[in-house]
Amino acid sequence: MGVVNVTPDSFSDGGEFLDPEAAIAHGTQLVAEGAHILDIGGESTRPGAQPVTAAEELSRVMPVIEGLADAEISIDTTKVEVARRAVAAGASIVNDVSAFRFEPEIAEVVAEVGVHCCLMHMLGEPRTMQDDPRYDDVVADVKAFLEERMAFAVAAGVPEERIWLDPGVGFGKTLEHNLELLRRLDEIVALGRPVVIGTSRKSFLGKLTGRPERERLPGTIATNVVALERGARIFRVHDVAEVAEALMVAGATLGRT
Ligand code: HH2
Repeated sequence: MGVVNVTPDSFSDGGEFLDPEAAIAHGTQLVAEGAHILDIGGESTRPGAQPVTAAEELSRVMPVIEGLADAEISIDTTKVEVARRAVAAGASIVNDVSAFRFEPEIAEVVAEVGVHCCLMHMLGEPRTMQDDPRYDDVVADVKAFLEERMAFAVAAGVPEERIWLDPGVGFGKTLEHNLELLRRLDEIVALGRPVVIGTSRKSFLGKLTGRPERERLPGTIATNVVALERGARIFRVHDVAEVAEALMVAGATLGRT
């Protein structure tokens, strides 16, 4: 899954693809590099990011979705209006980092239109999630959250077969929380749904290596390879060519095709 951020303020590529032409060219390039899915987002979720209105988010993402209509599109949004318009324009996955908590009606849109969804764990909301996050047992807590959110989605009419799960690396987690989630990712995989993992360029990699966002590719690759070994199925990354190659080699080594 290649990341296309149509935002001025995303943490690692803010402003680079705000122009629709640049975003479309970038998405096309990521597909050529081996992305099976493009995750298009119009609102940054980094800690402290400014919220945007649905109208602003729509004006950012819609031309890009339309311009990349030949690709498999995931819309990265927490807003029902954005999800509705994006799936009407051809998006086949709704990636909601709030797991249907912020605007629960998104579940009905996903159910009605028959698309897939990704439900991600986040502690609270982006503005405050990094303020001293605490868990009893991070993996057990994230797992219980995802089970509850999956039950909510199913009750709203989303078939379980259309649900993907994501432990939400970096969303209300310390370095140790992130590492433990990756180390014990098999426990999330045991929920029986495809697991999405998003470590790409994130700050916990900077904490470990001292590197700025643009120099976190080695850490991104290392964590995605570990996640593959632990059973993750979808890898959300900015640097598709390099990660796809690393995963191909890791998969061959593990005897997976
Ligand atoms: N991470 C980000 C955004 N969306 N969705 C899923 N399912 N999993 C993730 O780990 C995830 C996500 C944050 O990364 P990015 O889009 O690069 O930054 P920003 O939120 O600042 O736009």
